[in-house]
Amino acid sequence: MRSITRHPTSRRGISLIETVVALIVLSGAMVATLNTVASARASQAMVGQRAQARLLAESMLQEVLAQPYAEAGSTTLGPDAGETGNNRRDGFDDVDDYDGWAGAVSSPDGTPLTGFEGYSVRIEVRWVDPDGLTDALNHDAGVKQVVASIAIGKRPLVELQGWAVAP
Ligand SMILES: [Ca+2]
Ligand SMILES: [Ca+2]
Repeated sequence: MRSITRHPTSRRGISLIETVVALIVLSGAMVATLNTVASARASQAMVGQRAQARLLAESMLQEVLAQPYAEAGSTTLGPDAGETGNNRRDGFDDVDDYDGWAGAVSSPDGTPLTGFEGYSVRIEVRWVDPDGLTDALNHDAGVKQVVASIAIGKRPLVELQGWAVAP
Protein backbone atom coordinates (compact mmCIF):
# COMPACT_ATOMS: atom_id res chain seq x y z
CA MET A 1 0.00 0.00 0.00
CA ARG A 2 1.30 3.44 -0.99
CA SER A 3 1.54 5.94 1.73
CA ILE A 4 1.26 9.65 1.04
CA THR A 5 3.02 11.97 3.38
CA ARG A 6 1.81 15.50 3.67
CA HIS A 7 3.83 18.10 5.45
CA PRO A 8 1.87 20.48 7.57
CA THR A 9 1.51 23.92 5.96
CA SER A 10 3.69 25.54 8.58
CA ARG A 11 6.68 23.44 7.54
CA ARG A 12 6.53 24.08 3.78
CA GLY A 13 9.13 26.82 3.96
CA ILE A 14 8.64 30.36 2.72
CA SER A 15 5.32 30.89 1.01
CA LEU A 16 4.89 33.07 -2.04
CA ILE A 17 3.08 35.75 -0.06
CA GLU A 18 5.92 35.88 2.47
CA THR A 19 8.43 36.26 -0.34
CA VAL A 20 6.41 39.09 -1.87
CA VAL A 21 6.11 40.87 1.48
CA ALA A 22 9.86 40.47 2.07
CA LEU A 23 10.60 41.89 -1.38
CA ILE A 24 8.32 44.87 -0.77
CA VAL A 25 10.03 45.59 2.57
CA LEU A 26 13.47 45.23 0.95
CA SER A 27 12.64 47.49 -1.97
CA GLY A 28 11.24 50.09 0.46
CA ALA A 29 14.51 50.01 2.37
CA MET A 30 16.47 50.35 -0.86
CA VAL A 31 14.40 53.34 -1.98
CA ALA A 32 14.98 54.99 1.41
CA THR A 33 18.74 54.38 1.11
CA LEU A 34 18.84 55.74 -2.45
CA ASN A 35 16.85 58.81 -1.36
CA THR A 36 19.37 59.46 1.43
CA VAL A 37 22.28 59.13 -1.00
CA ALA A 38 20.54 61.43 -3.51
CA SER A 39 19.80 64.12 -0.92
CA ALA A 40 23.37 63.92 0.41
CA ARG A 41 24.65 64.43 -3.15
CA ALA A 42 22.23 67.33 -3.69
CA SER A 43 23.31 69.10 -0.50
CA GLN A 44 26.96 68.48 -1.41
CA ALA A 45 26.30 70.09 -4.80
CA MET A 46 24.60 73.04 -3.09
CA VAL A 47 27.61 73.57 -0.80
CA GLY A 48 29.82 73.58 -3.91
CA GLN A 49 27.56 76.11 -5.65
CA ARG A 50 27.60 78.40 -2.60
CA ALA A 51 31.39 78.27 -2.39
CA GLN A 52 31.65 79.08 -6.09
CA ALA A 53 29.09 81.88 -5.75
CA ARG A 54 31.04 83.36 -2.86
CA LEU A 55 34.23 83.45 -4.94
CA LEU A 56 32.31 85.08 -7.78
CA ALA A 57 30.85 87.72 -5.47
CA GLU A 58 34.30 88.42 -4.00
CA SER A 59 35.85 88.82 -7.43
CA MET A 60 33.03 91.15 -8.56
CA LEU A 61 33.46 93.26 -5.42
CA GLN A 62 37.22 93.46 -6.09
CA GLU A 63 36.56 94.58 -9.66
CA VAL A 64 34.15 97.32 -8.54
CA LEU A 65 36.23 98.53 -5.59
CA ALA A 66 39.37 98.75 -7.75
CA GLN A 67 37.71 101.64 -9.64
CA PRO A 68 38.12 105.31 -8.67
CA TYR A 69 35.53 106.50 -6.13
CA ALA A 70 33.66 108.78 -8.53
CA GLU A 71 33.64 110.22 -12.02
CA ALA A 72 34.90 113.81 -11.99
CA GLY A 73 31.98 116.20 -12.36
CA SER A 74 29.30 113.51 -11.95
CA THR A 75 26.68 114.01 -9.23
CA THR A 76 24.53 110.94 -9.86
CA LEU A 77 24.90 107.20 -9.31
CA GLY A 78 25.13 104.91 -12.31
CA PRO A 79 27.00 104.67 -15.58
CA ASP A 80 27.93 107.93 -17.25
CA ALA A 81 27.40 108.82 -20.89
CA GLY A 82 28.58 106.13 -23.30
CA GLU A 83 29.57 103.64 -20.61
CA THR A 84 27.03 100.85 -21.19
CA GLY A 85 26.20 98.49 -23.99
CA ASN A 86 25.81 94.76 -24.58
CA ASN A 87 26.31 93.83 -20.92
CA ARG A 88 29.91 95.09 -21.08
CA ARG A 89 31.68 96.54 -18.07
CA ASP A 90 34.95 97.53 -19.69
CA GLY A 91 33.71 101.10 -20.21
CA PHE A 92 33.08 101.58 -16.50
CA ASP A 93 35.56 103.91 -14.81
CA ASP A 94 34.14 104.62 -11.38
CA VAL A 95 32.56 102.58 -8.57
CA ASP A 96 28.95 103.65 -9.08
CA ASP A 97 28.96 102.88 -12.82
CA TYR A 98 28.21 99.31 -11.72
CA ASP A 99 24.96 100.31 -9.99
CA GLY A 100 22.17 98.19 -11.47
CA TRP A 101 24.49 96.08 -13.58
CA ALA A 102 23.13 92.54 -13.90
CA GLY A 103 24.03 89.70 -16.17
CA ALA A 104 25.66 86.35 -16.68
CA VAL A 105 29.08 85.61 -15.25
CA SER A 106 31.34 87.24 -17.80
CA SER A 107 34.62 89.02 -18.26
CA PRO A 108 34.47 92.85 -18.39
CA ASP A 109 34.19 92.78 -22.19
CA GLY A 110 31.00 90.70 -21.93
CA THR A 111 32.47 87.30 -22.85
CA PRO A 112 30.60 84.64 -20.83
CA LEU A 113 32.86 82.53 -18.59
CA THR A 114 32.47 78.80 -19.12
CA GLY A 115 31.54 76.66 -16.13
CA PHE A 116 29.17 79.27 -14.70
CA GLU A 117 26.15 78.67 -16.90
CA GLY A 118 22.96 79.40 -14.98
CA TYR A 119 24.65 81.74 -12.50
CA SER A 120 23.74 85.42 -12.58
CA VAL A 121 25.32 88.48 -11.02
CA ARG A 122 23.73 91.70 -9.81
CA ILE A 123 25.52 94.78 -8.46
CA GLU A 124 23.99 97.64 -6.51
CA VAL A 125 25.81 100.76 -5.37
CA ARG A 126 24.38 103.34 -2.98
CA TRP A 127 25.53 106.26 -0.92
CA VAL A 128 25.49 105.40 2.77
CA ASP A 129 25.91 107.18 6.06
CA PRO A 130 29.62 107.01 7.02
CA ASP A 131 28.57 106.31 10.63
CA GLY A 132 26.40 103.24 10.12
CA LEU A 133 27.73 102.18 6.70
CA THR A 134 24.34 100.65 5.79
CA ASP A 135 21.82 103.51 6.08
CA ALA A 136 21.16 104.71 2.54
CA LEU A 137 21.49 108.42 1.80
CA ASN A 138 20.21 110.44 -1.15
CA HIS A 139 23.48 112.35 -1.38
CA ASP A 140 27.17 111.59 -1.30
CA ALA A 141 28.65 111.76 2.19
CA GLY A 142 31.92 110.12 1.17
CA VAL A 143 31.05 106.40 1.40
CA LYS A 144 29.49 104.09 -1.18
CA GLN A 145 28.18 100.65 -0.33
CA VAL A 146 28.53 97.99 -3.01
CA VAL A 147 26.39 94.85 -2.87
CA ALA A 148 27.20 91.90 -5.12
CA SER A 149 24.50 89.22 -5.37
CA ILE A 150 24.90 85.85 -7.05
CA ALA A 151 21.97 83.61 -7.95
CA ILE A 152 21.29 80.45 -9.88
CA GLY A 153 18.10 80.94 -11.82
CA LYS A 154 15.78 82.64 -9.33
CA ARG A 155 17.50 81.09 -6.30
CA PRO A 156 19.72 83.61 -4.45
CA LEU A 157 22.98 82.05 -3.33
CA VAL A 158 25.29 84.69 -1.91
CA GLU A 159 25.22 88.41 -1.19
CA LEU A 160 28.44 90.23 -0.24
CA GLN A 161 28.97 93.87 0.66
CA GLY A 162 31.93 96.16 0.35
CA TRP A 163 32.54 99.87 0.79
CA ALA A 164 34.37 102.53 -1.19
CA VAL A 165 35.54 105.63 0.60
CA ALA A 166 36.10 109.01 -1.03
CA PRO A 167 39.79 109.94 -1.27
CA1 LIG B 1 31.89 106.46 -15.12
CA1 LIG C 1 29.29 106.94 -12.52
